[in-house]
Amino acid sequence: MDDQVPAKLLTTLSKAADIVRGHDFIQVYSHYDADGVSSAAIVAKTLLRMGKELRVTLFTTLNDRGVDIIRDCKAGCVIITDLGASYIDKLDEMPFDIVVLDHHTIISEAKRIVYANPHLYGIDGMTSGCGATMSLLFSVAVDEKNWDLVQVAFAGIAGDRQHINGLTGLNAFLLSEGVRRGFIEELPGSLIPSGDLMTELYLMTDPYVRGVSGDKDGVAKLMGDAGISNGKTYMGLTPEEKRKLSSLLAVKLASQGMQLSSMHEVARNRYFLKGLNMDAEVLSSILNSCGRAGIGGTGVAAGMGDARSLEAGIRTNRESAAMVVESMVELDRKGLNQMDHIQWFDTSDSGFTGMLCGIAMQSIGNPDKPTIGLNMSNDPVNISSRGMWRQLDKGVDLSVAMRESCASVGGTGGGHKIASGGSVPSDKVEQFLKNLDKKIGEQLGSST
Ligand SMILES: [Mn+2]
Repeated sequence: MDDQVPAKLLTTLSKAADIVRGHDFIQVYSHYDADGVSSAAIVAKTLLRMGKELRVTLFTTLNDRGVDIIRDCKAGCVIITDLGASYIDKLDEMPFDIVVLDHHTIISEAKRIVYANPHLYGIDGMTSGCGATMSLLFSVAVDEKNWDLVQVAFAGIAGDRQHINGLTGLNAFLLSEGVRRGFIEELPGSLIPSGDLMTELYLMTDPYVRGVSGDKDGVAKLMGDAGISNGKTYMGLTPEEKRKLSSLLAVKLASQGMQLSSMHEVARNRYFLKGLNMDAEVLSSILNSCGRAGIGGTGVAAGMGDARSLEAGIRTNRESAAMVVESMVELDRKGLNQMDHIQWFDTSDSGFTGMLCGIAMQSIGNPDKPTIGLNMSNDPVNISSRGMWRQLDKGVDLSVAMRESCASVGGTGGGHKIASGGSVPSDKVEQFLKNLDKKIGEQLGSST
């Protein structure tokens, strides 16, 4: 791995491995999303194989309170994955061994603790290496036998959507090793979902297909039109059936305004995890659902290879996919509210608002406008926002836009350029939307 992984990173990782070897008990902290759960599962499995005792704690976000929890954890060694970049200075002052494996924007470099982050080596942590990537590299620095866990790393990569425009940097290295060692197979993409078609077409939201997603009769009619019998899976389709079904889907998507480029994005390559017999995106979705449903521990156990936990995760994932598709049908019925540079909708506080932003923008909305989801029945009103890469290329930065627009009406906000959140007082929503619309307009104007 020497020529594709920066030497400085290798040094950091072997230092991390040495530190961990010197402890019997390790406390692991991670994020509760798919990347965080994958990261935690990889690290936990690695520690277990080393014969270590451990505990995993997941945070929805790392804030001052979380940092206090870490400070008081009473462990001699702490590993923090998919989190930590914004608190390096505070972690540096804590009187025990700490390893941080993160990929978020760098604020400071570590002086005492061991800190690995793609950005430290000139690699883009937004596209070319996520928390699970760093966790896997740590794991194989401990022992090359841990390369099988590259399958779990791919759930993290897919969860942070770093595979959308093709794999680059450290992720490309993980793929080449994963394929070479027989753990991963790269397959051509399709508009057709993988798995049992009757179930998966109904639950499909990537993309959302009007009159099919969340519509049992619509699914039955589509299958009939394509001449495909019930009970078939994607893998069981003949090439002719595949062609027929995907062209029917493409026609429907085009008629609801989805652009060809978005369809190509949907039909991105699939990464088949041979040991788990599923796509990376499917595992990612399962782990993500576990984290969101408050059973992150089940997700971590599933990622570690526990069959019963994986079954439980699959059930939870189906339930949340059903809720998401039902919310999307409702949102499609109401439509998106258009402003000059953004589009927005109001929805119940389901915890899926960010996801709905992404689905709506890609499938039924204007793909050139960042999409804002509000939970207006709450006070303060919670806000999610999502952009697309092509918007970022034109100058959109939702992290800055949300931070400033929320603050302009007495709220708070921030996050990533492509995905950001916030909250504002309920009587200031209208003003907030105006300010955000203006701010996005300025960002688009200033880049040309
Ligand atoms: Mn991440």
